[in-house]
Amino acid sequence: MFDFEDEITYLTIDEVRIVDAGDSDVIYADTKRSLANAEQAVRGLLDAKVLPCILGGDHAITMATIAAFSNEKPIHIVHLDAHFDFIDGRNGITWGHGSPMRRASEMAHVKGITTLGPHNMAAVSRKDWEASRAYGAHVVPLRLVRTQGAVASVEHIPQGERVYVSIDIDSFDPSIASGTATISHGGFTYYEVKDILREIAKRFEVVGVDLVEVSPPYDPSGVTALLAARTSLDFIGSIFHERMKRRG
Ligand SMILES: [Mn+2]
Repeated sequence: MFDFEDEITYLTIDEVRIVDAGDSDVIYADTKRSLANAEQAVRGLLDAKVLPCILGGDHAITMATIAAFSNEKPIHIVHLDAHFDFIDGRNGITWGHGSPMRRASEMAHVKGITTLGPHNMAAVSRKDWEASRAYGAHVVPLRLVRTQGAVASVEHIPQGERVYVSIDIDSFDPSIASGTATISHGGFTYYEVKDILREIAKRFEVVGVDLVEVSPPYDPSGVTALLAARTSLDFIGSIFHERMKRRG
């Protein structure tokens, strides 16, 4: 029988308040200061004992928002992306949007990385791929996620970890998320991601979330932004639904 529970977005929990903490200042032409501002903003949210959910920026922001956890207990990064984002540098730039997982891998408080969904990677260099293997990143390619399903895919994440989940909108198929700069055909469907995120919420303590790379100029119909909003709300709802269940 169809279980309607699976369709519910758990946003009716009275105890949960979603607060818009505003924008982090972007300093034009100074990426490093912009990232420092984002890091500072997330540190403030952690001090306030709330779950930071970061929307937007390109994927470079994740190296800053993960850095903000340096005074917390160690974390594991779960990364949904069409790409590895493990590039050491491009033209001397080591803080670009292709490098957040590489920079995260260098942080002492990051215990590991699981990347779900990479596919169609014409632009990955062998050197960066080998570095990702040498680091010990858990990689579950999209086609494996699709054949084994959400439950088995989430089993690649080491048990008992506190997880920070970073969602790149380019992990979705461009037919439903064309409003991003690095589209890659063959990506996730809405339900594949929804099921993965719900499984993560069930099995792990989620300590931080970001959803990045939506590009409004490439999204004239707004469908990509809507998908990002829907996905974020689904996930936040699942996280707090599971927290309430655990609390009893
Ligand atoms: Mn990315």
